Amino acid sequence: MAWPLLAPLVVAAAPKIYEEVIGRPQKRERQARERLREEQKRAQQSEQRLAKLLNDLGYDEDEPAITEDVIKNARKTVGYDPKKKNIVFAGNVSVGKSSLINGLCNKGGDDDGAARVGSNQVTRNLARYEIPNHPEVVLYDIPGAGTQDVRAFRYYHDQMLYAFDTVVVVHDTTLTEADIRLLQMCIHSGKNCLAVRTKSDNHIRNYAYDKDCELEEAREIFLRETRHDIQSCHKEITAPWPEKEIRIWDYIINSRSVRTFMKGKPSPKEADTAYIDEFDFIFDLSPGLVINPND
Ligand SMILES: Nc1nc2c(ncn2[C@@H]2O[C@H](COP(=O)(O)OP(=O)(O)O)[C@@H](O)[C@H]2O)c(=O)[nH]1
Ligand SMILES: [Mg+2]
Repeated sequence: MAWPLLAPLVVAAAPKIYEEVIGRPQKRERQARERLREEQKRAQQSEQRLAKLLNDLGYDEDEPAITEDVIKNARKTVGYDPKKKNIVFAGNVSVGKSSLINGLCNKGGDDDGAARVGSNQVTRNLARYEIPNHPEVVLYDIPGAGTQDVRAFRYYHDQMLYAFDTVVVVHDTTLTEADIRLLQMCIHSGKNCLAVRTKSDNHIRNYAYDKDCELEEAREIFLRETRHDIQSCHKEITAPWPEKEIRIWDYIINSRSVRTFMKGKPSPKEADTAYIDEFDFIFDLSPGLVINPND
């Protein structure tokens, strides 16, 4: 075929050829460059978030790293039992850590072997408690963080929280800044943790007094407001890890009802002491605890 006859065909196909040979590779390159820029931006944001988190936690670069050896030695010091689930109760002074441990051990504050309870009975050293008939767990009571000035990193290291299997952050009202940091410290370190709100009986009675209503109504309002608060605290706890699905539970309980549960008794009828999250909390500590050995 003669060239002049081919020319219109070539002209007609030119845009397609241009698109195939030059346009598409250019587009792919542009997309790859955009993807790379996005990835770099994400990496930079997550680096900034980590730097902010470490600063918020009070990270101290002079603190030796938590190596296998460090954990082994700490476990020797605290009396860790590798055959059991070792659960430590952390949190501020007077939030109810010792009372909760006593509830789980089915003990009153004045019973033999009970954890010392009350505002003048601050736990100065680590103490270890076993639950009668439940050899699968061991509970540890540690000194409270004392003041809000004790940074999470310091508390985590000083109390050797890395030695335990589960850290329970006990608190009695909304989570404080210190509680949130401690939970974040646990998440950052890959340590299993949960939170528990104590003294619900007191709160419900206070709501009834403040709102001048019956205990039943006070319980409803308290639960609605508290669940809402738990949700917003959860957002704050997990904010440094937007790319991860992290779930930290915060259970609403009172220590006396925990004891009633551990005795194998049904929920009290009264609105201030009827069970709230006692079952879920005790089950999540260790499923075997909800089975009454006397049944
Ligand atoms: N009403 C009520 N009081 C509680 C509860 N838990 C603890 N308390 C009281 O709070 C105070 C401090 O409790 P304690 O266990 O010593 O706190 P800790 O310093 O965190 O160990 C004590 O007077 C307890 O009786 C609870 O669930 N309900
Ligand atoms: Mg105590």
